[in-house]
Amino acid sequence: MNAPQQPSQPLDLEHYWMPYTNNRAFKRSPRMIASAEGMYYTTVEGKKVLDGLATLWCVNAGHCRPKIVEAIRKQAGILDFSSSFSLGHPLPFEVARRIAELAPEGMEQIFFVNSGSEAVDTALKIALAYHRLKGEGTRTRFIGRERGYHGVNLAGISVGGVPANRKAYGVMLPGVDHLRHTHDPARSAFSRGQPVAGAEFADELEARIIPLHDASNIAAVIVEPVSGAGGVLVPPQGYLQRLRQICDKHGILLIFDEVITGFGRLGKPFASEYFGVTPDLITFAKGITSGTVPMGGVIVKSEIYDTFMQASGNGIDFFHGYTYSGHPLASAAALGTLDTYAEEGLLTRAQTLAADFENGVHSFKGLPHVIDCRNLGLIGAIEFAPRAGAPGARATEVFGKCWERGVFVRPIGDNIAFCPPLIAEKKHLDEMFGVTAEVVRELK
Ligand code: PXG
Ligand code: PLP
Repeated sequence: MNAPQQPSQPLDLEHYWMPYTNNRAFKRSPRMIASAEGMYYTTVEGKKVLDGLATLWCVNAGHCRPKIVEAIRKQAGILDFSSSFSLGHPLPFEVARRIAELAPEGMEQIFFVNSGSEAVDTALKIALAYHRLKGEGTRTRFIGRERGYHGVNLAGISVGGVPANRKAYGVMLPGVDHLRHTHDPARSAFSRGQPVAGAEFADELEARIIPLHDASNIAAVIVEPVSGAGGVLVPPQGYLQRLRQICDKHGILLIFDEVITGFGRLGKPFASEYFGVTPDLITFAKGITSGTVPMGGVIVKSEIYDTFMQASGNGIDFFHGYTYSGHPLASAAALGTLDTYAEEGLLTRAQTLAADFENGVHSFKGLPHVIDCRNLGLIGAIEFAPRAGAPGARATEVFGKCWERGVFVRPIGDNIAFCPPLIAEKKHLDEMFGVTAEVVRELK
């Protein structure tokens, strides 16, 4: 690997407005990463830190993997950029074919974008345009879910249900309603895998939302199969199946946002396969390039794609696309990533590790202030009772101390989330859970 680039003079932190960051606190006391390899970062001070969250739920193949690095390097010198607006280059066609191979049966077409947020916007626009092409142009409403995270674009925060992401932005997209979230600690705390109780949370769609708005006005329901950034909420057994049945009965499209669950997180290529529920549209991002180059997309049921092809006359079939849709470097990174996943069996590897991971997550039961442990595949969280007058403080403290001791995990409200790269071995899980438990034992 190349040595990390060193700035020629002391770094000026003033000008970069960092995303989702307390900029003042960071700039007083920066946590700066210089390089990464496999399961570990190296900080600018030379400390190794275990990546317990696949960075932001995306580095599924681990850091700086040779095949991916080489694919990007090589492509940069062959074709740096060429657009996908009425021109083409071979790579995204090949990536799309490879994704279609992994996707649920009958979902054969892929629309490329550059992020999960763009994937969500794109999926919602496909849903609107599809209904219109079918002569059902009154179907314009979207149904999201409390605690859902669908990125940060205006459509995504509208269907999303993370209050802090919505509070500052007023009306957003009109015509949106939300299902309740599925978190039910009274009945389901410390469930191993999917909670047994709670499939009936899906019935709210048919009992309250459809009667209120009328199905003829509803375009789509969008949910994460397992919600991630909302605090890692595992769906109750039978819940997703019920949503699918109700959507089918009322002609409503079902969108699974698989930006985190896609590409092996649950031990199958997609969560749709894991749960045996096929949605109409799947959004993905993150794991498609293992985080190396921005890329996202929407996997589309062929019936929907065919509708656009047949109903749109002789012109452009979908007035939508980003300058960088199907970018050559992202496409090359995706092919290198998919090759790495295939060669190392990473898309099913979570199955092998799931039992150890589950035991690790649930080993926190009984430690100070821990009120819930949740897990599925290689994603999990522990939840603390909020400290009086300071919600979130315990998780923030755990995050800070774990970082000092060489483990990166993510605080989300009063939760700590775990989502290691899929190359993790038992020893890495032991290190991640061991250091975190040591810190939790000291919690006041
Ligand atoms: N959908 C889901 C389910 C996601 O998890 C997005 C859409 C948006 O993807 P982009 O690429 O636009 O970020 C995500 C992204 C967190 C955190 O706080 C989670 C995400 C992104 C950033 C922070 O844990 N998930
Ligand atoms: N704003 C302006 C002025 C543009 O010309 C474009 C694209 O051409 C965009 C925004 C959208 O950028 P992107 O296609 O990268 O999303």
